Amino acid sequence: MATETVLVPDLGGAESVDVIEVCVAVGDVLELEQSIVVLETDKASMEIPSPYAGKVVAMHVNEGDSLTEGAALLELEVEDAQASAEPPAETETEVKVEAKSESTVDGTPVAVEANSETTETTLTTPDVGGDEAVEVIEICVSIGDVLSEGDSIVVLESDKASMEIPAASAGEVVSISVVEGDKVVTGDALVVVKGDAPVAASAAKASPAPAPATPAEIVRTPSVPAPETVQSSPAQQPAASGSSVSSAEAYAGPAVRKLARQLGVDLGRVKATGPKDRLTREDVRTYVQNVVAQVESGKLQSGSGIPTIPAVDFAKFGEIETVKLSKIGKLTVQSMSRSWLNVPHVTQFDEADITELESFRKSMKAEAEKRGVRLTPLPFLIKAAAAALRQEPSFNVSLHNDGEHIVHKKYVNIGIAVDTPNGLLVPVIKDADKKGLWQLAAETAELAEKARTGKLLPGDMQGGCFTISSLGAIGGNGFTPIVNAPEVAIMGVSKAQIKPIWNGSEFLPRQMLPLTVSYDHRAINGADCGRFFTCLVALLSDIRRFAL
Ligand code: CAO
Repeated sequence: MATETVLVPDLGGAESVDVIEVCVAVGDVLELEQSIVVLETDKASMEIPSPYAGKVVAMHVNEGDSLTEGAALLELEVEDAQASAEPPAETETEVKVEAKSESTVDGTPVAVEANSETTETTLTTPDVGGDEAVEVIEICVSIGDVLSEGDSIVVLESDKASMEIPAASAGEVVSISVVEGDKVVTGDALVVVKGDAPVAASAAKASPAPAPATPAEIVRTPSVPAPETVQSSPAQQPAASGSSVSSAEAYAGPAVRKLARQLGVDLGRVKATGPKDRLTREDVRTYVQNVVAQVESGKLQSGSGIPTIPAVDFAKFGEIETVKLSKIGKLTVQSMSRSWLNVPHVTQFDEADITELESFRKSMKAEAEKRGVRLTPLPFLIKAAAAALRQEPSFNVSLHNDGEHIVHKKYVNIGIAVDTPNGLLVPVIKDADKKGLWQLAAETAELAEKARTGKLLPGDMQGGCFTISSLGAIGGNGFTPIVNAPEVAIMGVSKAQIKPIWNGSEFLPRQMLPLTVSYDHRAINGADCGRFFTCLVALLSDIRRFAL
C-alpha cells in the first residue's frame, strides 16, 4: 500500500476556485474516477474525479475553502501497483490540450464551418475534450431565431459537466441538426445560421467543460473549463426552495442532475442547502426520504398531495369480516386510482335505437345456435365501435408519456370488461375492425371464458385502443365508466328498454340502448367525442351501415 496526495488540477487560468461540495469523507473507499469535490469559479463548476481507486485516509479541504492550483485535496491509500503506475501528470494534460489546439484560434477551438458563397454557417460541437459522445440536454434556439454571437444554442452534458454552447457566429437559424437526447462528438453539426460571416475568435467561447475521462486521461485530473462553458451562475438562480424554478433552471451540477434523473426527482421542488443555494446530492436524498416517509405514514399519496382516507376501526360498530383482496383486485385498486387521478374525465350520454338490431339479432338466434355461438348485443357494439374508430381516427389515439405528443393508432383493438370471480379483467379483441359478427361473438365468448377461468395470457390483455364495459345484462340506465389509461376512451353500456319515441307524428315503442362514453379530455375534445358517438349510435340504429 502507498499513500497518494490528490491535488487541485490545472485551473486553466483561473486564480482560485471555491470548494462548493465535498463528496467524500475519511474512511470512504473510492473507485477510480469517483467525484471527490466540486469546485467553482464565478463562471464554472466542475467535479474533480479521483485519479486512483483507494481509501481516503485524510481530507485537506472543507466546503467554502478557496484553493489554488496544486493545493492538496486529500490523501488516498492505494495499491502499490497504482502508485507505481504513471502518476497524474499535469504536464501530460497540458500537452494534450496543446495538441488539440492545433486547429484552434488563440488556443481555443474553432466551432464553425462556413459556406462563404451562401453565407450559411454551420455551428458545430466544439472540442468536448475527448472522443466520448456528450448528450444534448437542451436546445436553446428555434428555426427563425436571430442569434447574436455568444447566444446559447444548446446545452451539452457529460458525466462530469454541463456546458452551454454559445453561437460562434451571428445570424438567423435556418436549421437545427440535433434533437434533445442526441449524443454528439467534437465537430458534429448543431445548427446552421444564415447571415454574418463567421467570427473565428468567438468560437473561443464554446470551449468545453472538463474533458470526459478516456482511459488514457484517467490518471490526470481535469483542467478548469474556460469561461462561459457551464451552467449559469448562482446569481441567476432563484433559491430552489419550492416549486418556483423548473428542474432545468435549478442550480445543480451534473452529478446531482444525474441522481435526480435516476430517482425521478424534479429538482425545482428540492430545497437547496449548498453554498449560494446550490443543490447537493444530499438535498436530493433528503427530499426523497421525506417523500417516502410521508407516503408511508399516509400523509401523502404518490407525491400527489391528496390526503388519504382516515383509517377506521369498523369492528367498533358491529361484526365484520376482513377478506384479502385477490391479486387482480389489488391491481384494479392501482389502475383505477391511477386513471382517476391522472385522467381528466368527461362523460357523454346518448341512446341508440336498437329496435332493428334486436329484431335482426333474434332472427339469427337459430343460426347462432347451429354455429355454437351466442349472439348477444355485444358483438354488434364491438363492430360499431371499431367502425366508428376507423371513421373518426381522432378517437383512436393515446397521449404520449412525454405529454407533448399524440400517438395515432393505425390498428383497432377493442377491450371488453369481463366480470370474473377474481375481479375485473379486460381482454382485448385484436383487429376488431377486420372481423365479422360471428367471429367477434366467438372471440368474445372465448376471451370471457378464459378470463373467468384464469387462463388469459398477458398478451390477451394488451394493446387495447378502446374499451367496452357492458352492464346491459345486469341493469341500470347509465353509468360513467373510468377510462382504462393509456387508452383515451371507454364506453359504458346499460340495459336496453322499450321507450315511447316521438317520430314527428306519433309515439312509437322503440328499444333504446343507453350508452355513455367517458374520455380523456387531455387527448380528446368534446366535439371529437360528439362526432365519434353520433357515428357509433347511427351505426347501431341502422346496422345496414355496417356493410358500407
Ligand atoms: N340490454 C339488454 N339486454 C342485454 C344487454 C343490454 N345492453 N346486453 C346483454 N343483454 C342480454 C343478452 O342479450 C343476453 O340475453 P340473451 O341470451 O337472451 O340474448 C343476456 O343479457 C346475458 O348476456 P351476457 O352478459 O351473458 O353476455 P354479453 O355478451 O352481453 O356480455 C360480458 C359478456 C363478458 C361482457 C359479460 O358477461 C360481463 O362480464 N359483463 C360485466 C362487465 C362489467 O363488469 N363491467 C363493469 C366494469 S366497471 O367499469
